[in-house]
Amino acid sequence: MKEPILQTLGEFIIAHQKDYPEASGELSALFSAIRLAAKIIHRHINKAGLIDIAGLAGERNVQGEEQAKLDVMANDTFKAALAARGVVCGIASEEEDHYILLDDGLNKESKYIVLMDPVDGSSNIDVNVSVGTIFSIYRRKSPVGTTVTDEDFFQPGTEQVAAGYVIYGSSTMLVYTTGNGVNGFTFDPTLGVFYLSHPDMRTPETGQIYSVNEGNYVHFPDGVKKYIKYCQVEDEASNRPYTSRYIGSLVSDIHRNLIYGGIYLYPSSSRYTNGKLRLLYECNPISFLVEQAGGRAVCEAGKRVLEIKPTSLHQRVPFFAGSTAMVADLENFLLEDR
Ligand code: AHM
Ligand code: MG
Repeated sequence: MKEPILQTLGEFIIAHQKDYPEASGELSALFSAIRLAAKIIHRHINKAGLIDIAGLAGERNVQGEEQAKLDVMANDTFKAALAARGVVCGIASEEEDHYILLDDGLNKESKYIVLMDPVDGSSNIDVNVSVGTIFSIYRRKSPVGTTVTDEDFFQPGTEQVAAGYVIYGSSTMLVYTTGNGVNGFTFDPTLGVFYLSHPDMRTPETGQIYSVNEGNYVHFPDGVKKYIKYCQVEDEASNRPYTSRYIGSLVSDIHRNLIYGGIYLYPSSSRYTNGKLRLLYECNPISFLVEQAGGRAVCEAGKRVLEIKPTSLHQRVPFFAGSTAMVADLENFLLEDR
C-alpha cells in the first residue's frame, strides 16, 4: 500500500511565507530553530527514565522552585538553537532571572525576541506524564542593533507575532499560530519530521470538560467556587454535570480542551494571590492560540489576558481559557461576585 505524502512543517512554513509579503524569511528561520530544539527535547524526554535525567539539578529558579535537570537541559537547548540561527536579539525564559541579550553576529541585527517556558510541568516527567514547551514571539520595539530593553519584553499579548506549544505526549506535537488560525504538526520520530496532522484547529464553541486544581477549592474566590458547583449540578439542557479532567500540566490540559471543548481555570487563591501561571510565557501564548482557535481567555470578567500591560518578566495572572460559551458562563459568575 502506498503511504500518503503529508505536508511537513518545513513545507508548510515555506508555503505560507507568501501570505506575508513583507516576510524576510527570518521568522521561518526562527521556527526551524524551535523545531530543532523540540526534536532534541523530545529525544531527551523519551530517554528520561533510562538515563536518569529526571532528577533535580540542585538549583532553584527565580520563583524559588527547584529546577529539574530536564528544565536546565531544555533551557540550554533552546537558547543554543535560537542563537545559532542568528534570528533572535533577546530571550526571556521561565528558567532565567533576567532576559538575555543576544548581540553576537547576525542576532544583533534581528528584530525578534522570544519568551519561553522550555519545559512546563516538568515535575510530571518523573511519573511519565505529558509535559510541554511554550513559546511566544514578538517584534522588538527598540531600534534594531541596540540593546533590548523592558519595552521589548513588556508588550501586551495582542502584539505577539507568533506563539505555540510543543506537547511531549503519546506523540510529540507542535501547535502554533501566526495570527492566521492554528495548525498542529505531529512528529514522526522514525523520520525526524513534523507532519501537518491538525490543519486549522478550531475549538468547540462549548464543551463538557472543566479543568482546575480542586484541591485549592476552599481558597478560591466565591465566583469561581460557584462556577465549579454549577459545573457539577445536573442539567440535561446544558449536558451537566461536566466532566472534571486535570493533569496539572498546562499544555496537556489546554491541548485536550482545545480539541474536545472545555474550560481551564487557574484562579487566584490565598496561596497564589495572582494565580500561579506566568503572563508572558505561559498565559499570553496560550491565550493567543486559544483565541485563534475560536476560544476565549480572560484574567477576570470582561478582561482578555492578551490586553494586560505587563509590568514584570515573571508576573503571574489568574487564568481562565477555553470554549467561548463556557468562559462566558464563568465570567457571569465572576461578575455576580464582584
Ligand atoms: P511550572 O511552570 O513550574 O512547571 O508550573 C506550571 C504548571 C502548569 O503546567 C500546571 O497547569 C500548573 O503548574 C499546575 O499547578 P498545580 O499543581 O498548582 O495545580
Ligand atoms: Mg511553567
